[in-house]
Amino acid sequence: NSQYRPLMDEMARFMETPYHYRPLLGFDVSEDRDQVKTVCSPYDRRQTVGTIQWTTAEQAEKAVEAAWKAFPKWDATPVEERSQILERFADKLEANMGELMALCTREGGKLLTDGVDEIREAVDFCRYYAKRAREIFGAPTVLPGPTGESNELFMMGRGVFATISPWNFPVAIFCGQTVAAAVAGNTVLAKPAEQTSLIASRVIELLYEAGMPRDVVQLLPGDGPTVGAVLSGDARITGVAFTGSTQTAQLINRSLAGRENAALPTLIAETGGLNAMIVDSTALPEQVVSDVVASGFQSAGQRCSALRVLYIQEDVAERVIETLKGAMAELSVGHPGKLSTDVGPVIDDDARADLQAHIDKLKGEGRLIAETPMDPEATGHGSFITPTAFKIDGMDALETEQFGPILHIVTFKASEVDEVINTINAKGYGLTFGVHSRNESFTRYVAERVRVGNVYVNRNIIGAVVGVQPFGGQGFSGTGPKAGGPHYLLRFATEKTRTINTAALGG
Ligand code: TXE
Repeated sequence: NSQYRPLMDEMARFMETPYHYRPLLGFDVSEDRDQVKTVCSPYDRRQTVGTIQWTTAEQAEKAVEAAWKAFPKWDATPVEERSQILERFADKLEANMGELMALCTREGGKLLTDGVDEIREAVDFCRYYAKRAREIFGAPTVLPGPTGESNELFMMGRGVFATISPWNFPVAIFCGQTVAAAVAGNTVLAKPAEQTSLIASRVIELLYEAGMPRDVVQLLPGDGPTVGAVLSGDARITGVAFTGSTQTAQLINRSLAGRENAALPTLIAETGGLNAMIVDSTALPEQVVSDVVASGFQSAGQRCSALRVLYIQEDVAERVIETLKGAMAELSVGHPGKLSTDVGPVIDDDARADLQAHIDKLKGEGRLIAETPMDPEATGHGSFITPTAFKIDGMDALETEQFGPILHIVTFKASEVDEVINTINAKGYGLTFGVHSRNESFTRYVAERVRVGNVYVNRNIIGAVVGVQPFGGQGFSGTGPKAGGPHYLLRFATEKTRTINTAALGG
């Protein structure tokens, strides 16, 4: 804990600061009281963080125009300059870590350790994409060709990208998508999630301080069906980089496709999962449970990579479940700014109501096997959900993603492994997957057969390191190319060749 002490001291300075923002656009936006929303903390609805003025549909349209105006100059800016802005931005994120942690906790309900992790991830995205951009957009590649002819391949930006992001990684995903689109030479309209727009505003201020021109990256806080829909429906938008739910990605896909007289669009989507873990009889229950608790309950289960369905081989099920009950009884649910807290709130009361309805339904069916005790004093004024585990009969445990601290446990016989794998694959979601076993050939067998983006063996199933594991799914879970991987920037770029008749030039 001592490593967090200096950061906590720094963070404490910003726990009361009121924040007030307007859209940060390439033109001045005047005050509009009708559009001003008050932001409250998820762990205590009586505490306000500040206010944010949302973008109107007209302002969003004007922002698209400003983005196109800025595009040619930005795309012609040497990549070295663009990359340096990202690197200076990374330094600024680090230098302002305490303040950003305070905002992540106050507006996003994030545990302070989660806040640190995601700000560091944002820093890694900036530095990695700056490096990759130099490699991709630097000198043109000389291609082989016949005598008397020279061929070169240039990589360049494509136009105007909208980046639409979720609330669960308000710094990392928001920054990752936005700087990737920008460093590739595009101008960007960044639409943060409604719930975490104050964080986004502070982050964009730091990006401007790092030298990003105001008309190259514009921030459009606002609600999805208004601002998000304007962006995905505007014929001038070249592409959308979206992270959020599968349902919203499908809406955006339809909206992009339905535009008349629009260039063919790109949709890069990173969406939800129904992530599973398989545990065989050779696995060690203590290690399994420690990884299950991390995978299922970290960030109150509000990670796209979080564990939803745990398949345990019958022979070891009782021991794993007993150990899990003990571990869940020890979890502390409460204020996310305290180091002793394991599980903070969920993002808002709507999310809480949806999750509670799911819990009540399964409890009504008599499926509850474990839940964490709650302290009403610590949780009484916020959007808290009790970490809960249920036993499900039959392989097919879950139809739709439940974005909270809820585990579904299914037991299986050794002879049913293929059925488990087929059930996971048949869902069509393919994000993360875990296997726990001391039998190496078993881990290889299942890892080879599940169709997902990220497989984890004998560890928790959350987290990927930028530049090491490209993170993302397939099917209903995303399009790729994956964030933090070597190919991510390519989707924001276009190729152009130049063929020269050198004999004529020499002529
Ligand atoms: O998503 P929503 P949330 C997933 C995670 C979960 C979801 C949680 O699995 O499913 O994200 O985020 C905007 N047109 N991942 O609840 O509601 C909305 O305003 C255009 C996957 O925020 O889909 C917000 O900015 N935009 C992951 C954004 O869409 C619209 C990592 C997302 O909102 C819109 C993290 C519309 N009609 C979370 N309606 C991964 N795979 O990497 C809403 N929006």
